[in-house]
Amino acid sequence: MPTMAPSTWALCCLLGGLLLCVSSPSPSVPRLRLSYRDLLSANRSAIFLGPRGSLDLQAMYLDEYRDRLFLGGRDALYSLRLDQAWPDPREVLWPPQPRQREECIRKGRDPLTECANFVRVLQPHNRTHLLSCGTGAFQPICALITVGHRGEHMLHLELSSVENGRGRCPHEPSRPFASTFVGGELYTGLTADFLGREAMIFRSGGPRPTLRSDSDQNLLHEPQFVMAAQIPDNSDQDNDKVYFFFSETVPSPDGSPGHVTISRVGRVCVNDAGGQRVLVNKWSTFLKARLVCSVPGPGGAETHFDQLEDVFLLWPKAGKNLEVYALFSTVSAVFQGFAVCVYDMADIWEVFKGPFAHRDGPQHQWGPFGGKVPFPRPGVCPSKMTTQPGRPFGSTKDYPDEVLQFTRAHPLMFQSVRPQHGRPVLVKTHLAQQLRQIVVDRVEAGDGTYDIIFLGTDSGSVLKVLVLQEGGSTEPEEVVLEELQVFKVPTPITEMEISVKRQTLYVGSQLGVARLQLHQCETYGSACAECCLARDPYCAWDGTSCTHYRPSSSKRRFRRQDILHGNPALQCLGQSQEEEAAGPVAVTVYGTEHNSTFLECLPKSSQAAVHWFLQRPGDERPDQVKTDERVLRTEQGLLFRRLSRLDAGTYTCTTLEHGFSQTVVRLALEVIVASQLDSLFPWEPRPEVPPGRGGLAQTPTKAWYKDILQLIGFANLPRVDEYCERVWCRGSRECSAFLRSRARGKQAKGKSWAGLELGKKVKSRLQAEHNRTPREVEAT
Ligand SMILES: *[C@@H]1O[C@H](CO)[C@@H](O)[C@H](O)[C@H]1NC(C)=O
Ligand SMILES: *[C@@H]1O[C@H](CO)[C@@H](O)[C@H](O)[C@H]1NC(C)=O
Ligand SMILES: CC(=O)N[C@H]1CO[C@H](CO)[C@@H](O)[C@@H]1O
Repeated sequence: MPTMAPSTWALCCLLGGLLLCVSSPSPSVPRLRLSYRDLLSANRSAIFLGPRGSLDLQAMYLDEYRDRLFLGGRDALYSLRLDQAWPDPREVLWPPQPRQREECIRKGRDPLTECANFVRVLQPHNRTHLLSCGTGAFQPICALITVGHRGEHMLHLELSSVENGRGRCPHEPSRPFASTFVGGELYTGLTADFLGREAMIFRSGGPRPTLRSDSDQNLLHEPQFVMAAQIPDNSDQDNDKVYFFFSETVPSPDGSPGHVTISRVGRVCVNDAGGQRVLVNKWSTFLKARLVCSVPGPGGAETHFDQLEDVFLLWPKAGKNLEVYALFSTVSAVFQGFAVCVYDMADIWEVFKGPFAHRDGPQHQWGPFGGKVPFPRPGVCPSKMTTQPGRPFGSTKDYPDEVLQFTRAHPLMFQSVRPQHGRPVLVKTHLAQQLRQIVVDRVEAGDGTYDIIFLGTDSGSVLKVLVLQEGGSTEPEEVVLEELQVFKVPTPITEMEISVKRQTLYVGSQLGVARLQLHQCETYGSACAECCLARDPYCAWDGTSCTHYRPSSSKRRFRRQDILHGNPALQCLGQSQEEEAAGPVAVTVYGTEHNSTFLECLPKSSQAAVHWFLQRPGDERPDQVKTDERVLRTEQGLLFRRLSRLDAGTYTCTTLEHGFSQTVVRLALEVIVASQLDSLFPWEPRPEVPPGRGGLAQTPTKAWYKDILQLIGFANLPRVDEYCERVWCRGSRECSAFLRSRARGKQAKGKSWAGLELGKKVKSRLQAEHNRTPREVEAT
């Protein structure tokens, strides 16, 4: 534990609860912020922007079997290798026919942003080929791409396979769209016409006739598709279904004028073949239900998050049910907010087994359908359950007209799907950014299993959030572990894929794609307490450093980790190193009386409460620094707007996080009294010197000294270095030593180190140049 006067520590402890509540920043502030440069220089991330500096990325397919990442961009496809450090990118150009491009422009579309072939579908076709579709300058096209067997790295467009892609890819590059490839057929949720009005779920590509939504029925109301995936209901393959997640805009359900956005889960049977007389080549098993994500408020009022942004399926280890993580936004006029809700697949199935929604007419209220439901139950897939002796319903074509008519009239379930624990696991309001993408990793840590949520923002960053759910009734706690600025410029994240095998996230934006490591434990620091306070389930203290925690490792029981409480006092007892126990040594900094000065303190964690203590010469113990309009506390440190000679003393900047106090920096502030400063420079530049000729040139030492003084404590290391190099490095041995130690990273901890060195040098330099006695200078 750092040495602080026992009394001040007691004060912190005494005020503990209150202090933390009042002055510690909210845990929704990222504890650690890493810039684009930080990530690159630590090899935490790597970026692929393609040969032209931007991909116009529209599709991404992570192929763990082949160890490849396939990308679909504007007029091009890419393949990157994942099994080696160098991705060895391959590119295939796939522009639209010149004729199509011209027609697109003639029809009034934008030549740059619309009249190109934006590749939006990348699906595994078989062991050697991908199916790819693009917008084809508003005439969708599809083709097979030869990618080779596992171990081969090829990328080749089968020109002979290019065909019309209508229904398989939208016309526009930006319109919400979802697709999945199941059993040789492509399922898509899209608007399939030039004007973007004909919304449908479409199946194509196999030997069976194509199947689509019945457009007369108004099954889908301005849908915005987010995701499609095959999710088996049980071990009976005949029951397999493809689920679609989307938002719809529907007339207000309570009859009031206007429209509302609502999120949905919909599904169709894989073995749906349409009807025989009714619903010919149309879905005969389509059903949908509402996904609710809301925060219960006082008096039963609920805040709803209704716009679905993204969905992530967390596939379980054997024996458990799939969990659906969904990211929602709210489009309320009052505030903008985001929420993450988790749904049990079992709860979704329950809702589809429940009553159908029914109303007698458009002006009537929705209620549960109370009449007799025909057999086979509308929406079920033909299977052993429907094939009973004397009732041979082996295909949807055998279903009685009555069943198909009912499905057609009642596609909506009466009950809504509610999230686990009836509330979101994460709510974010008043964020500077918008949230666009979600990926979840279930991490096994020393004291349990935790879900880490990665959220892609619209500003090119990824938030890594730990959600703690202790007991069902209490509100979940969230800890934003890191904010990672993946892209250099703000750009919305549009794709995110996780490779648990590689412990890597692939993050796509319009610009390109980034490979981002899920964790880099050494970033948290080199002390047990820092590792523990990080509360990162991926990381643990192994006795010497903060490293990746592997549950299977043999050293397991020696690992120190406390995700739930982040309490280093318990975890790191006896783990502190000598250096830490003593706390940082005091570094001397200089300030000039009546001038402003700045004492820098940059704690690693932005969730720690910062406290400043001052011990004046002669004081028995340090006291909290009193701030007022003259002495300000800023995020980066303590700012003295006008330094007084009474400010001299030893300043300690400490952080308090989870009851654990740490000294970040200790600075001995010396105040150079104004009169002494003037007496040092009796040769003030004369006002009659013409400005053009430069008064400063005549008294270089004075100017230089003043400049340096201004820089000291101003946390401006690059400029201090610049000065040092310029003024000192003309054959000075001291300078070379300074530069060498700088190269070794000696000053990495605090910028005030340079201040100290310069302070010393300023003094001795003055001694040498002006032949002053050491006593006089020392007096300053
Ligand atoms: C950077 O990271 C990649 C992927 O994790 C790794 O293969 C490579 O060796 C690393 N390079 C350096 C210089 O550490
Ligand atoms: C994959 O499909 C393509 C096109 O139908 C075919 O030419 C190729 O032989 C298939 N590959 C395998 C391994 O089946
Ligand atoms: C070194 C420095 O910045 N000195 C300034 C201190 O404040 C006085 C009065 O405000 C200025 O005249 C000095 O230039």
